[in-house]
Amino acid sequence: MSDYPEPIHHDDLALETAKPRLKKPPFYRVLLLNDDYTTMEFVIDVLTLVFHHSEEKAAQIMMHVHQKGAGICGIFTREIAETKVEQVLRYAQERKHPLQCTMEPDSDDGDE
Ligand code: TYC
Repeated sequence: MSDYPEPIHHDDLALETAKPRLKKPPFYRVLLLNDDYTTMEFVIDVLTLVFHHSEEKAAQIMMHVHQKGAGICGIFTREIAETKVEQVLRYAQERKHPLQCTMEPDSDDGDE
């Protein structure tokens, strides 16, 4: 006779070992919206100061927003995206520009 108790069989339970998966953090796009009053120079300043784009890239993004109505300034994790939106809105308010900035989940971030 064995020294060990009989294993308990849970015949009605389907137990599976969890696969160890590290979930990637979700990413968010920060978007600038067009308006008729904010100056092009100010938008370029925002894109260089807050998003660290070169003058050339900033001018390109600004023109895209001006022509299409909205454009992506960058893609970040949630807290960084929230901070960037706050910085843009505060800077615009301080300079009395109606510039609007928002964020949305980046649907192509490769997360299943
Ligand atoms: N449409 C503005 C103008 O003609 C320029 C502008 C570009 C404003 C991008 C906002 O997010 C913006 N002065």
